[in-house]
Amino acid sequence: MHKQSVVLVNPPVTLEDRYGKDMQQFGAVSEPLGLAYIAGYLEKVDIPVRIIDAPAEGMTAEMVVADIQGNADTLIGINILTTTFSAVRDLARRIRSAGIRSRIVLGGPHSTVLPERTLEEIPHADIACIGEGEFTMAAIAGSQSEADLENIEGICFRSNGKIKRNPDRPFVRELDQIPPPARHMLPMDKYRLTASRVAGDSFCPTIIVARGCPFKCSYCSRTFGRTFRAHSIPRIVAEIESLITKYQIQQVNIEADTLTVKKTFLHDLCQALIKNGINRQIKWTCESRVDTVDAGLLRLMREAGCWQISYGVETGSQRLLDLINKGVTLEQVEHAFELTKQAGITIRGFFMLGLPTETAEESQATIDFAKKIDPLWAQFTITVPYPGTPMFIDLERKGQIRTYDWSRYNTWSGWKGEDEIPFVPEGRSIEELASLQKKALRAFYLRPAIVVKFLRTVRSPHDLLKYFRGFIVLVKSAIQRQR
Ligand code: B12
Repeated sequence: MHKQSVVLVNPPVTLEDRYGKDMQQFGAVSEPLGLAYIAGYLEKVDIPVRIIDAPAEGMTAEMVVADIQGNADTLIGINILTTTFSAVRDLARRIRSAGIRSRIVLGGPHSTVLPERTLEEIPHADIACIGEGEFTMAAIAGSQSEADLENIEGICFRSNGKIKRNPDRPFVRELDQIPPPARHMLPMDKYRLTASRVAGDSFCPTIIVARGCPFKCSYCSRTFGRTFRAHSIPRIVAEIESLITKYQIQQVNIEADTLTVKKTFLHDLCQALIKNGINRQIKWTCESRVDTVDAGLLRLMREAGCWQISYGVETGSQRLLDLINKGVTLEQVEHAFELTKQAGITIRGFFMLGLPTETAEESQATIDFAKKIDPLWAQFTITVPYPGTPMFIDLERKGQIRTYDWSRYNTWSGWKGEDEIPFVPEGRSIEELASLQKKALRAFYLRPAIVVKFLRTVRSPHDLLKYFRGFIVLVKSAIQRQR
């Protein structure tokens, strides 16, 4: 059987596209781990594969097309998020215009939630993958004809001018079946995490330790299902150790849909990091939910090397917290923040502005609450109802989705100066929402108390420079507002 040679593409989207001119310097250029997982699995089953990470390499669509043409790859896989939709559509069109006839497979959160529609809207793509792509991509690479596609779970494909959807593929039950992501195929020296997530300026790669989340927040796509599935502790320890050996890392970002869902798992992981002395070599940052931590666990996390936790606070209104199904109370948020600080762990807080039915007073309540609970870093973003989420489905039913131009689905609208955003609560205006993001950041960061707090965390000239740059952006936005 003729073997396919696969190229996996992270589409060309620039930091300026994502965050706007002023904020791009703080944005992340992160490892496309989804693609790297697929590549790791294809390599294991002997299918030739490589990765083009266009954002990291600074490649334009033309450069990606030229690269594919030069390598004569026979199967092209492209990652697609809602926010990268137009870049992917444009890339697919250019690939065809260049006369390349290899099959194009799309995969990732956007194709998972809207597979049929994605194929309708991107006519040059042949297959849309639903859910996890490791086994699916291997099956597609092994397929010879359209008839073979009929038997591959988790795909949508074109057949006689129609779009067909096969049954979903069950989630990978034993995550250890999948090899570690093929980082050796990525330009690892080109990545940088969001500035506020990095301690100092050393390289901080990401490791994914689990998939799936049982909670039901209305704004989340939950593309990995509701069952928490984790890698085994020895596998995680080995992956971190290999990062230490290969890249001499001093820190790592530990990701999972919700890391702290299963306390026993996190407890065991922390114990293992301590037992293996990893806590003495590196520190780590992670994300969590306020109702899944307690004083003992936080102390253990600290001892195991955790220096920072990012919590999704979302809003300072209990009414809105209930409405978005977050399942926590404002008191729980305050309590968890106190415990975390007591444990000696710094906090990043995520806040959403412009939630459905949010009033101007409630927006202000969110800003006030952020100041009250006082994380070290606060991130305020404009609510974007992503397709497939309960929030999107509800708003669509009510006729409140304003645009299906997916390139507008960016939570950094305030900084990009967008003229159209997907959703605006009734009685509010686009201008008000767009300026709210900047207003919140100014209200939070331009406080004298903050300066003292930040100065206490300065460990190097690099830290000072990072803070200074952020300060300048905020002051600039304040001046622009007055003009
Ligand atoms: C960590 C994370 C980030 C990190 C880094 C992500 C990274 N390393 O690439 C940061 C903070 C940078 C980030 C940024 C953003 N993120 Co984010 N992020 C996540 C999170 C929590 C985990 C992503 C991850 O690494 N998953 C693990 C890997 C293994 O999964 P994966 O990438 O999805 O890949 C698997 C499948 O999707 C599939 N697959 C993927 N690509 C392909 C390609 C082919 C050909 C095939 C066949 C299959 C396939 O197979 C892979 C292996 O099983 C997810 C939530 C989630 N559970 O997915 C949100 C999520 C992906 N993010 C989301 C969003 C919206 C964003 C932002 C747009 C936010 C913003 N406005 O800035 C940005 C966009 C970044 C960009 N590239 O443009 C949404 C996407 C929703 C959507 N409909 O597109 C998600 C789903 C969260 C949500 N709200 O529901 N994110």
